[in-house]
Amino acid sequence: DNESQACEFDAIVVGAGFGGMYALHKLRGLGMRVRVLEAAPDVGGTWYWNRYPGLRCDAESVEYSYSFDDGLQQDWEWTEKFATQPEILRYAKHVADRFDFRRDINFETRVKSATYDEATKRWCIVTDRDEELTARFFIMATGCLSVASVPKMKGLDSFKGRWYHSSNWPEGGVNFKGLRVGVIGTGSTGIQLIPEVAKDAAHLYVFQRTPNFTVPAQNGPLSPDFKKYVKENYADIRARARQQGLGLHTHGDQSAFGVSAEERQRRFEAAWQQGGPQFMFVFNDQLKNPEANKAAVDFVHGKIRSIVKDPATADTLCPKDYPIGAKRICVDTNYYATFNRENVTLVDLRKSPIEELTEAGLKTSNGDYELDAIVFATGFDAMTGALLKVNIIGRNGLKLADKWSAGPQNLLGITVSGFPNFFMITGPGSPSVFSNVVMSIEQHVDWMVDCLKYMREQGFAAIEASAEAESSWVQHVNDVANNTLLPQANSWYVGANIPGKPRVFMPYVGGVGQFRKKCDEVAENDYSGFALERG
Ligand code: NA7
Repeated sequence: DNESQACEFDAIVVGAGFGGMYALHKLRGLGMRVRVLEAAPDVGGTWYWNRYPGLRCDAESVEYSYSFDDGLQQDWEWTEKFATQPEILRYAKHVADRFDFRRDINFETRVKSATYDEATKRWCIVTDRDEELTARFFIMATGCLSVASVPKMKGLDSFKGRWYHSSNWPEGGVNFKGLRVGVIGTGSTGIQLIPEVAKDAAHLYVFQRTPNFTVPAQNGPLSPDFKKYVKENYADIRARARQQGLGLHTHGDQSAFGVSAEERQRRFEAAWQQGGPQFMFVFNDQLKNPEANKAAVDFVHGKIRSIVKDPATADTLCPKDYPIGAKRICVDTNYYATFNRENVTLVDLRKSPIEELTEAGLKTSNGDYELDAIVFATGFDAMTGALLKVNIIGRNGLKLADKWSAGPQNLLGITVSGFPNFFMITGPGSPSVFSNVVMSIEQHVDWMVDCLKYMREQGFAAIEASAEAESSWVQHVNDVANNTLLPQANSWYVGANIPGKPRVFMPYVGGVGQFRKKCDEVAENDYSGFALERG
């Protein structure tokens, strides 16, 4: 009957950000009946929810965009080197209009649970609107940084002022004019919003637990010549990026010690002046060799000390106890210089931890701060948070949350043993957060869709990662990470920012080219490492 048909799909996709939209596009291309479920009222994912002042992407706009449709990349005009959030959201909406995505998306719908039925080899998905939908394939495209983490601080309820988490910002913005504002957190988010809030606030207190490394964006409008060059060479630029480590098109190929000390400084300086995350890849051993890394650390410390006038403040801003890049590098506009402002005070929580929030503000072990507003720029339950927020139940009643109690076991960051016909776009074990994520999204979705096509051609109804292939993938992800300095910081890469979360290095850092090769090999070998079942 019509009613049951209305709830039966070939594929259900959760999330209408860049991942979900592209999955919808490709699955439609297979002629599938697809439904996308999205909690927000519109498309955009992370770019819908995050709208704090100063928010920009830290990958260059001409790269952080879809490559699947040449008409799209030729028509769209990026205005700046690093796009602002409003511009990226406009782009996401443009893509949704252009490909008529919204007719297949249920907005303001949150998925509560998804259960695999072994008899029918289908998933049953329950939403907060008490709908039950079924689908052969269940795809989580819920993003890596989408579940906000507000630390449990004593007294938060008693605080009389307003408080905000950066990723759940009021639609119309916040007017900080004349207010005493506290920002807690100095990750990428804090580093972007602090200079903006400082312009308005009567006084801004920055509560820093761990200083972060940030490199200047050196942002600016894109010249007509550059835009012309990119459009004429898009195919080449994309092809090169797909093979690179990070999925961005420039990379050094020499050791930091393959050049003289003067030349090393010169290249760091050139990268600093050029701006952006490429600073991490001036030399090919910066993330592997502790000495090469230290050379980059020393360079940035020198910059901080030359920009920040007060030597004690400069010293507090210098990260000293982890390698540069082991926490995801930040990209800023005027961050360090903001600490030269009269109305900005840096508070070192390492010396004086927060004890509690009070009616009037915030109390540290070393004194009280009266505040009218507090911004939590305290990050996310990254990579696994959104996946585990849905009660996902696989074969034999196995809950994903239980399976992952000691860390997110997965194969290729896309599939999980025990969970047939379940796919993750940018899951743990994939290079997503260690790449230009839009490029990774396209790769993951393309691989998944090729797999579904293969299943249809061969008459298979279910696919599932084997336990052995999964263990060796997790081992490989760890081996690759342990060959770098990346696991050495208490970052969200290892879940260290969430109390109680198992410490496991989650992203695949072997590079997007290498990852693509591994995925292609699996496909070429008739999905080796997977069990396929007929209907
Ligand atoms: P991050 O990078 O996780 O940064 C969160 C910041 O908040 C970081 O400085 C934390 O210090 C700080 N934090 C977290 N909890 C607390 C408590 N309880 N007290 C004081 N300070 C705290 O999140 P972002 O949103 O900045 O960036 C996430 C990613 O989004 C980023 O890498 C880009 O990819 C985009 P800590 O370092 O844990 O000591």
